[in-house]
Amino acid sequence: MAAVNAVTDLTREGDIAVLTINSPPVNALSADVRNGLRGGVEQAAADAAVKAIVVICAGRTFIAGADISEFGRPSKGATLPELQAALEGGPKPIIAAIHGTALGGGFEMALMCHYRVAVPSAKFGFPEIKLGLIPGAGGTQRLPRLSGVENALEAVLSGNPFDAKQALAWGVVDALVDEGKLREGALAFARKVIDTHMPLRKIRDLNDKIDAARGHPEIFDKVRRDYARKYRGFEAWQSAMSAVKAAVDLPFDDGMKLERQAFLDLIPTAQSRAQRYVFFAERKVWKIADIADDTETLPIKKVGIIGAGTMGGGISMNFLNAGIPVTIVETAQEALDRGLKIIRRNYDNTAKKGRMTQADVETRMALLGPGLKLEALADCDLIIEAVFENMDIKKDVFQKLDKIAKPGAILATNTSYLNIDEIASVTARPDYVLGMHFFSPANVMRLLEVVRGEKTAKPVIATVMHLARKIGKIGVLVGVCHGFVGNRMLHQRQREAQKLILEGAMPWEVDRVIYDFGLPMGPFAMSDLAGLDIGWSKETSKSSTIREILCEMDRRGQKTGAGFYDYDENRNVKPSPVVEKMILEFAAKKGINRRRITDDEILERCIYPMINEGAKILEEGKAQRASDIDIVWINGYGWPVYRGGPMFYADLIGTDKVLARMKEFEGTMGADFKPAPLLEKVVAEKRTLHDL
Ligand code: T1G
Repeated sequence: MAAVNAVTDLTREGDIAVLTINSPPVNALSADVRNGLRGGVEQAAADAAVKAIVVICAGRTFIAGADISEFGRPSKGATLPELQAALEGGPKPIIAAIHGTALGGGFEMALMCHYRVAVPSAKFGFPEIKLGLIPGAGGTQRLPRLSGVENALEAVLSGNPFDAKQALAWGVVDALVDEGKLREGALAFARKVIDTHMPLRKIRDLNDKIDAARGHPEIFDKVRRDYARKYRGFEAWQSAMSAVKAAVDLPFDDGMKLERQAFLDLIPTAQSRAQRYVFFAERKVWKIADIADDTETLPIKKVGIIGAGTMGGGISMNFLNAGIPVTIVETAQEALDRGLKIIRRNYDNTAKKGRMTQADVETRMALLGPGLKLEALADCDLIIEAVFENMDIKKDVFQKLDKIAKPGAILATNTSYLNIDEIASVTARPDYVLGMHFFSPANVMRLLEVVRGEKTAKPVIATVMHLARKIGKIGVLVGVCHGFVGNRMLHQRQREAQKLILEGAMPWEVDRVIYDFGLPMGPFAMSDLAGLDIGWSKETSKSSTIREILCEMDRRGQKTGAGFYDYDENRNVKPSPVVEKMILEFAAKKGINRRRITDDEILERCIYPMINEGAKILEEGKAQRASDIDIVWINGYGWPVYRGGPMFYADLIGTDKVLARMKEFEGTMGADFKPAPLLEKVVAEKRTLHDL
């Protein structure tokens, strides 16, 4: 055994050299790994006794891509083109032995080898697009030569992995070996290569599938149409398209050059920096400063849900999908039946789309038990309340629940803004009470705000964070304040949006600016979708706001075919002359001199107060770190990932600019724009907000 460097060992099995990469956690293609690979291959190539070389990784996975943390830093070590020369250009057959996930640069490195073997559980893919990048080491040139152009476009543009069976079908791998016997299987394959004198097979020389696509631009036109909507606002996908097209139109080396340049051009872009930031931010949320990773977690074998409405039903599905039995309780049979029916319908629709089998549907429904009494939840390990958003009702439920639930059961509320400590105070187990704020539709939205009460015990937090991961959510720990992180910041935007349509803008102008900024919809379209009458009642309505007047006019949103917008029978939306007239009259009655408002002002007044509120949330310790706030907005409110989140965006445009504009607005519009001390401090100390 000879160490090539700290992360690479070279051993010999007869006339076969085995190069083992060992760089936890995911053998990322760091400078050390690249140096070890090149050094090891060159050593083995120079060793006359060696007839073939196997490259294999220790640990849980084959190389899972370039080391993302190295991007944007001066590059050290062997370059990818140098690695290619040592591998593909080497004199002896090289076999890549693959397990876990061969992703990005790791997959490209394997494609530089002459042969590949894998275990059946291995996965392959080019997730670069999710980092605002494209493959930069030949992935867009080599994969289409094996999989065909359409499949390569799908792999590079979706960024989604494909399995070993698919890889074998495409000729990406030459053989599958027994699970758990990768090394033996690879050595046996190398043996065959030597004994049967198999050639140094270079993918660059395989042109059949490329030739077949030449003269068929329609392949690209269709894909361009399909992805234009999905990647609205994103940049990298166009470069990915051009690179794969170059594989068809250009000789291999010219295609490589084009890909490389496109890749290098994307690294410094704001979008890629944002998406790389989000990659690490999504992994940081699980780290809780005062709760050790090995904190004891409580077993959650059965879950109780109170309320079978939209939220209760969606929440239940998360646990059913994870194989955890659920008892769902309602006060009336009719409401219970309605809730169960919606859950089954959702599953049936998913099965119809082929995303699960009917057997899967039945398995999940079999785990679901209905109840009409809270007592039905006595044996649950976790009970989540999703009843009407009213403090008295919630306190009443928790008081009763506390007496029924078994000792050690966790009691959670799905409130989206009420005070968790007040709810916990009516129980004898405030240390077992917390908030689990799901986002609608709860079975789809990835975000879960885990709200830590004053007395919530650490094992309870650790248990719920662990459970969040188990049900496929991103759990973000937040503190008790009105609206927690997401809704508290959203309130800032909604307030300004309401003011802007009085001062001179129209709802559809504000929405256009927010939509063009990259959010899925603007505040007024969102209100129409949610329903304008949430928290409204005819009895107390006094025509004091535009929203009240709309409700009084029975314009309650999409559900009534009219709200801020008019909707036709197919829910196509259009600006409403009725609403325009009503807003102008309302403003005049209020004595407001309307003025022309620019798109920039609309954007700044909607976004900057959110950033400012984010700074206050950090000051108050209601979020652990700024990147958690960004993860809340990206996964809960559709903030475009290519803008990194409100806090990252603030640094992108300059916190000094945000502060200056806030002060200007404060000067003319008052305390709503009073800068947070933390924002002042960050600007004064020339620091950045997103890494606080
Ligand atoms: N670089 C640096 N660190 C990485 C990393 C990477 N590529 N992948 C994972 N990590 C860290 C991660 O931050 C975490 O650290 C730990 O490893 C475990 O990760 C030239 C341009 C492999 C499927 O995009 O998708 O190649 O938080 O928690 O859930 O064309 O990690 O523990 O300190 O995610 O089991 C392309 C990214 C790069 C793959 C494992 N590759 N990684 O998932 O563990 S661009 C990727 C993943 C590229 C070339 C280009 C996943 C995983 P910590 P984890 P996991």
